[in-house]
Amino acid sequence: MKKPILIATGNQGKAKEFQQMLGEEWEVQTLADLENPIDVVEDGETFAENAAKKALAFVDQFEGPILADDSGLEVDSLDGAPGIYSARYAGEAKDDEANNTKLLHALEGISDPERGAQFRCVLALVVEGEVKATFDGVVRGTILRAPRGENGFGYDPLFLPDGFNVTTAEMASDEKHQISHRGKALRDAVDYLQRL
Ligand code: ITT
Repeated sequence: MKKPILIATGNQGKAKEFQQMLGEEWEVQTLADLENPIDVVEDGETFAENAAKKALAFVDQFEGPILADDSGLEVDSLDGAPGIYSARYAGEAKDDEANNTKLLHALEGISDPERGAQFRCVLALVVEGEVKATFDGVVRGTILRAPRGENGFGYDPLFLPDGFNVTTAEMASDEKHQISHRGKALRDAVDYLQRL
């Protein structure tokens, strides 16, 4: 029997990645499968606070375990921005292309060695109405000067992970999951869930 799990996200890019990574053993639902999912206001000061808030918002609508992902890009030379504001960096429209354009402008004049950044993902796991644990994953890389690749979502076309000469938007999805912030956090969350 497949195990039900709710991934409390409305982001189609994330939803697809969770579906690919969780595989056959799980019956993955996302907010698109709920009737009238509420729009959670992400007003926490940290990824962990926002992730917990998003997971707890749906306890009345789903019986099984709930995972919520709060994630973003932390750029060294921008003191960690856009960070928790990554989705809305260029405004409330959550437009990936506009976000990437704004990031390139913000890094104009920044030399290659100073273009370090990391993706961070924090997952909050809610079981029986309570946050049982949070899981953190980070992948380091560099911000390019022009987008490359069609895969993934968000800032992937600008992100060259350390040790690779392809962006996370040029990688096959499996390759991205092996090294990604989300892949790392999710493998720990699944280990934890299997031991509950
Ligand atoms: P939900 O809250 O519904 O999950 P959201 O898009 O609002 O969706 P976040 O507040 O966590 O989610 O923002 C995450 C943003 O960080 C996302 O929109 C991208 O801009 C960026 N991001 C996170 N993970 C990424 C990845 O794997 N590749 C590229 N960009 C990523």
